[in-house]
Amino acid sequence: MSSQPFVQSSPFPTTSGSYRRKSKFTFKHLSQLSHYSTTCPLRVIAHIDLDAFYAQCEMVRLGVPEDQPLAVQQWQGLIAINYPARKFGLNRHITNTEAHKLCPELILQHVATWKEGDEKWAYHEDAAKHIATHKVSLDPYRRESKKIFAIIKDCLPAAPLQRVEKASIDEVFIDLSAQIHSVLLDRYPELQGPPPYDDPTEYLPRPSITALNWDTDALVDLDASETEDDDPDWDDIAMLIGSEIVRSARAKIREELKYTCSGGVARNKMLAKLGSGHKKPNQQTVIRNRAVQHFLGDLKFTKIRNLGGKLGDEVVSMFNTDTIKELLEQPLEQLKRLGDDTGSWLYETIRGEDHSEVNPRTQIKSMLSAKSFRPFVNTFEQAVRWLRIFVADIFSRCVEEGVLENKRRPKTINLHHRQGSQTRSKQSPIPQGKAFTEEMLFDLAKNLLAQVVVDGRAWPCANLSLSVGGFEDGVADNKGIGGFLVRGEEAKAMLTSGRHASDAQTEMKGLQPSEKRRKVESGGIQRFFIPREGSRDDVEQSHDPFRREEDRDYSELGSNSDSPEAIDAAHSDEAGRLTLLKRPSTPENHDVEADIPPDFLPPSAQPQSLSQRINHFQQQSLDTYFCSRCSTHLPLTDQAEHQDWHFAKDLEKDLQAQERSNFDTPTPRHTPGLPQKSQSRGRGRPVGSSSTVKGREKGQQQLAFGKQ
Ligand code: DCP
Ligand code: CA
Repeated sequence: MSSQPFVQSSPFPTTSGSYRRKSKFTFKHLSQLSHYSTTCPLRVIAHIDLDAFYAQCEMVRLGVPEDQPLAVQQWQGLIAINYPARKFGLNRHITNTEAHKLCPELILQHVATWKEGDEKWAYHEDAAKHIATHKVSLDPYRRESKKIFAIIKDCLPAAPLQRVEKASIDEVFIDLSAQIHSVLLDRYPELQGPPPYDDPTEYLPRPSITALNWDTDALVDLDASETEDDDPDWDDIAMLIGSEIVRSARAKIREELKYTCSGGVARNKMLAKLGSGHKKPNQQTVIRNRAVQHFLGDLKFTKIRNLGGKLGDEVVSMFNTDTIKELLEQPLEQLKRLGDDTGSWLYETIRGEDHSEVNPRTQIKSMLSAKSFRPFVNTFEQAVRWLRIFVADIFSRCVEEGVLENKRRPKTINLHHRQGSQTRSKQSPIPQGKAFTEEMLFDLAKNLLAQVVVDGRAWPCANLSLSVGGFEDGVADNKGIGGFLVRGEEAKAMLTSGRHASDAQTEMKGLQPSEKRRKVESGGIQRFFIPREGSRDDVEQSHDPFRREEDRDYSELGSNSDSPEAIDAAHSDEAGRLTLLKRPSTPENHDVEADIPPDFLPPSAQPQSLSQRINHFQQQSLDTYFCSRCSTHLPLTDQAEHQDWHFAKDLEKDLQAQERSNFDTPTPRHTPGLPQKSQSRGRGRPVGSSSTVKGREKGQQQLAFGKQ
């Protein structure tokens, strides 16, 4: 690698009348630069990535000297390791005990946690021992991340010359094109035009400058066909300006917050990211256009974003190589064996082409709080205690987003529940017409959990996660009926909950599901009548590709995984690396018929009707208990779960009553010509039934929550 600036005087005379070489670039290219065109050959993208981010946060917070080895611990594992500690061979795959052996002077700092029952996260000394009762909090890192992001934005000119994408908790992409365009015109008046003959396809004059000062940048060596003796063209100068901007942003972060970070400057996001990771810590790498092939040739393609996970593995096994150099020999048709789109994408990518945009979306779309349980959670009450923590966590993040001032507000709440290999998802709208409070969120969350419990087979629960989504700006404080009318996504969510609610309601009347439901579902209440010894073990032992990661609670902390799931989830969350959880199944999927596969039933029970099964069970099972609330004999092993079920039903009823009274508060709008009764908000009726839709605007649906 060369890090020397190239200095040379131009061999071409510049005095008037003499021949002067032209640039490769045209006036049109220059103008494209000002519009952030993704195909502009002068484009400059930067990537900034904090070094050992969580570890640095802890070092600064604790005032630890910079050469002191430190790692951030989560339960028994390490999730961030500072550079002094990396010298001892520490990495994310070793345990805290192994880490201490390798580096006795290591400081191990556990991440902050929410302790069961607490209303605020804290740094607890013995947190690592309390995986069962504590939940990780990323708040400290999220806060630092916000400060860093604000500094970066501050260093840049205002929009439209600024385009920054927060790619994760500790990295940003910056499209520097428009800013560089304005600097170029400023510094080099010869570029101001107009083009000769007013023809934008005319070539720009060659830069008069022949020496570029790359300061402390790491420069990637040039391609074989290029030499440092070639005069710089405008793309080199654009890169140089880009690297100056990145250097000053990094210096500001260092000065104001003491954090070091690494930078990459190149013509697109993919290369910029590879650049920032090229020399760490506290350095920046420039990959000039003339150096791209050389740079990529030496690389393993598994280092490229999106090729680190399953896709990368597939490519390796299909083509028997992990190097870009060898993959470059494969024609497009061969790569298309991976699928047309993937093949074309890979073909471009390994040639250093990437036309993806820097997406300045900075607003949070959803928030998730999750926990994997070891040991499993076995009762409703225990699960509710976790919901309390999730709600406190999410609510405090919502407050930072300005919910209290009604700046932004989520529209839906989701609960994902995992039992064995089965993930269930319940969703409900967040009523928009009333104040957004922690209690309200908690009630909604409990209600969703109650729905899971009513479905049956809720325990032992291996993972719970709560999320809010559909954030919208400036929701009006609408206390009238309009506040209870919803659209789009929310209506969909509501319909799902509504469907579920009507099922639940049928069940509640006779404390038995309808005959039809019994036939199609094996996960309903009837399972209380079926001995199912062995089934739990079978389910727990079933293949679960997500288990390993969740063991380390990455559901809370995120991961480097490039799996499509991780990327997809990342897009929906501020931290960008939030989850390795399976993406929630669609709400429509929540009634999983295979809850108890038929072979789990005793052979004699399989062809029987429900009443035969009950009889069978009552004869066979000695360990039964009698539930006085529904006058039924049940297996003793199901007692706790059955009681939970009643508890959930009671809670559902309470919440229903509570919501009804809330719904009665606003004055219903009377539409002339309709009897007052049919304009009630349809309490107890299936959502979307014709009588409830009447009198409402097209596209709006009645809020289901009050009817659950
Ligand atoms: N993180 C995590 N679990 C992972 C990967 C990362 O909890 N599997 C967290 C801790 C990291 C932070 O995300 O500090 C940023 O992740 P990076 O991959 O950027 O790693 P670092 O910033 O720690 O190190 P580097 O200097 O290599 O960027
Ligand atoms: Ca980092």
